[in-house]
Amino acid sequence: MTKLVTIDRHIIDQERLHPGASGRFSSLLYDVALAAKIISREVNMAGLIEDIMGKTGDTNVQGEEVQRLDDYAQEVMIKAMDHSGHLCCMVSEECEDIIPIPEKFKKGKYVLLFDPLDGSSNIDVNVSIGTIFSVHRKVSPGEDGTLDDCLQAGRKQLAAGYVVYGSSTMLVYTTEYGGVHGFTLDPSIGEFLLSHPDIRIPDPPSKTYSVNEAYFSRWSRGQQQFVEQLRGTANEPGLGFRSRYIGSLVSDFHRTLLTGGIFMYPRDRTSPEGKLRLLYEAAPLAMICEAAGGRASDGDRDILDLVPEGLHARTPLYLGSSDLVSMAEAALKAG
Ligand code: P6P
Repeated sequence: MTKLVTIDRHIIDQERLHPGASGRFSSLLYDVALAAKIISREVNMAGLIEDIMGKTGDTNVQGEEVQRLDDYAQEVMIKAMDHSGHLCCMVSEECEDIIPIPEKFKKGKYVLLFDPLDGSSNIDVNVSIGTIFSVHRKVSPGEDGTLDDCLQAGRKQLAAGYVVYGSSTMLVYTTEYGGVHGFTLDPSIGEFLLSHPDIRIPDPPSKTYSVNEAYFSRWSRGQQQFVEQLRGTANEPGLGFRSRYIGSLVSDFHRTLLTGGIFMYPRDRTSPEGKLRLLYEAAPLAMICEAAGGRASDGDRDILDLVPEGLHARTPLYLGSSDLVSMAEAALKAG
């Protein structure tokens, strides 16, 4: 048996490696891990608890039907984080505006942005779903979080991570000090144990591309040509890539991170900015992808250089092995 390292121990060890790290930031990550354990418990029971399954009948700011587990995950994240004393505000996919820290709690110098349960349309069919989070440092004066504290480029992130609730629950995170580390939840002891230290995107990558080809006819010519180059056409053999698309961002990205390849959610005729959100989906996954040796682009620019215009701004997204992301950018330019 290799040594057993819990996420708490790992965070402390990482903090010791970097004298500049502050304990406040580390305990913020503990709290996220706690929230992930609680959400994991409910997600893994979803099939058994009648009142959790199905929809609330509401729609969120994105106009998407809200699933009960969405509500639950949102509430757990807020309840686990709002009294930590480390945050000046929060941003969630489920809330139109900034989530302030209640007056009764001490405020801190970090901002937590998150998608509490991404891919929730897959809940009722037992497909893996995930939580995505991003941490920024407060930049505006005063105690309360402001839009300026939230609308920062991904390059400024202090930390980013995701939890995938799949055949096992895994938490993957990176910090400004670099390194991507994966922890698998052992539900029998309620601990995230280090299972994937120092994740690097494999090079050469697996020949896998991930995109929803149902939208092929709406794509630009360059996007169509890139996918045809990867998988071939009736007349051309192409590069012999295979397609894998789960339709759950965290799962599609997690596979890409561990095996290599490329995940794409392109812009198209009906969604000129794509579907995925910059602040709490694209930017955190881009930070992880780059820290693991990959690239993340909107098809033209690095995701981490984009400055969001609004809390729920969307972006086209290309994530994965550097060479493949660069090939996609070249195909889009030539298209
Ligand atoms: P489409 C899930 O609803 C989600 O937000 C992401 O998790 C996923 O990558 C994407 O939408 C799937 O969208 O248009 O392919 O169904």
